[in-house]
Amino acid sequence: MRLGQIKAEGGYIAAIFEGGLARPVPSYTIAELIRRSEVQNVSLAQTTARLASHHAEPHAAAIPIVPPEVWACGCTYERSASFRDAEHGTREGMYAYVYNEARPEVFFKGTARVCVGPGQAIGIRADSRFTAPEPELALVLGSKGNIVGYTLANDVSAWDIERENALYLPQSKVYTGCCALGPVIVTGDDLPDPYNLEISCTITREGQRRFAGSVSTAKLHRKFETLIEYLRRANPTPAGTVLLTGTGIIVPEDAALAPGDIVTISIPEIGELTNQAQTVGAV
Ligand code: DO4
Ligand code: MG
Repeated sequence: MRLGQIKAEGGYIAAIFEGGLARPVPSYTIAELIRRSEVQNVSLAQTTARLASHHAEPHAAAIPIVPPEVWACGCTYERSASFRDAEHGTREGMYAYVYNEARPEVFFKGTARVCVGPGQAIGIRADSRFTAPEPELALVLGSKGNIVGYTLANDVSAWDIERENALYLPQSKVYTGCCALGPVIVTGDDLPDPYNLEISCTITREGQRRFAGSVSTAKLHRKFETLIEYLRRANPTPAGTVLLTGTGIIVPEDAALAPGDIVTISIPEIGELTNQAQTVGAV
C-alpha cells in the first residue's frame, strides 16, 4: 500500500495513494494511524484501509509523516566512506573505520521542525559553500523498532562544514530544511526486496542538468535490522521515527547546490521527491 498525507483539516491527514489519486483518511495523521494499528494489533495497511474514504480525489502528496524524531546512518555505502576519507586527505581513516566496524554511524537528524515534504524548499546554510543532497532510502519505524514502511529522504548536508572538523557534524546536518521526505510511504508487503532498489538523483539549474547519479541499495553494507538495533540501544524511539539509511551517491563539488537548484530523488517503487534549494539563515 502507498500511504502518505495530504493537506486538509487545517493540517495534514493521512491518505492512500492509488492511480494518481488519493483516498483521504479523515481525522488521522500517519503517525496516529501507526499508533492505532499498534493498539489494535493489526497492520498499518489494514488499519488505514478500514478508515479510508472510498472516494478517490486528486490531491498533491504532502510530507508523508510528521516525524517525532529523524535519525540517520552514515558510511553505510563504501562510496560515502571513501569520499569522506579522501576529503580528509587519507585513503582509509575514520570513515573507513566506521564502515568496517560492527557499530554503525547513527546521528540525530532532527525533528519535524527541520523536515519538508515534496515541493517544499530544502536549505542551503548561508555559511556553507558546498552543500549537497544525500539521496537515501528511509525507514519508518513503529514503537518497537519494526519497519512499518519505506520512503525517500534527502539528507541535505553542508559538506564543507563537515569536512572542516568532525565535531561540526551536527551543524552540517541539522538546520532549517535539511531533510526532505516523501512522496509516499510504501508498506513492506508492497516492497518485496528493499535491498534491490535503484536510487537516482538529479540536480537541475535553470533547466540544465548539473548532476545525475544512481546507486542500488544492493550496495548497502548493513542490514536494516542492525541499523535499527544500534539506534534503539538504550534509546527507545517513538512510533513514527524515521531512520535514514545512508547515501551511496556522491555529488562533486562543482555541482554544489545553489539557490534555485531543483533536486529530484527517485526510486521507481516509491516515486519521486522533488525540492528546490534556497538559502536559509544569514551569516
Ligand atoms: O559522517 C558523515 C555522514 C555520512 C552520511 O550522512 C552518509 O553516509 O549518508
Ligand atoms: Mg547521509
